[in-house]
Amino acid sequence: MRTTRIALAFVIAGCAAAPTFVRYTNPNGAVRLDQDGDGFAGAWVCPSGVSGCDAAVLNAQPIADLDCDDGNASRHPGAVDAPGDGIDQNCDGADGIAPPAEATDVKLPGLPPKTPLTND
Ligand SMILES: [Ca+2]
Ligand SMILES: [Ca+2]
Repeated sequence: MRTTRIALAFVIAGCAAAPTFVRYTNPNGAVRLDQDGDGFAGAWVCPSGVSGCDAAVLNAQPIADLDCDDGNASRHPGAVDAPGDGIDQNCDGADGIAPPAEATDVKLPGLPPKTPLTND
């Protein structure tokens, strides 16, 4: 599949939302758009009036840099994924996982305090 990265922007007439950028085009007429301006495009779509365009075939293949929420610029591949909030910010398919709690020394009753080791 051949894709071409272009930096063509178009403004939806009469819409005050952020401009939509065409990030990729495909020879069958499909395009991938970045609608939230975060630099990552959503799935393939076929513009209206393009004959022979089949986005479903293209979207059946894995898309490595797919924006999982192209309406939210804080969610995209490579974003910081805050653990435990139930939101997959980095588009890896799951919410972030908190690192394990750091081990701490536990003082057991009846044991003498630690003494530093020496080379005597
Ligand atoms: Ca995007
Ligand atoms: Ca998260």
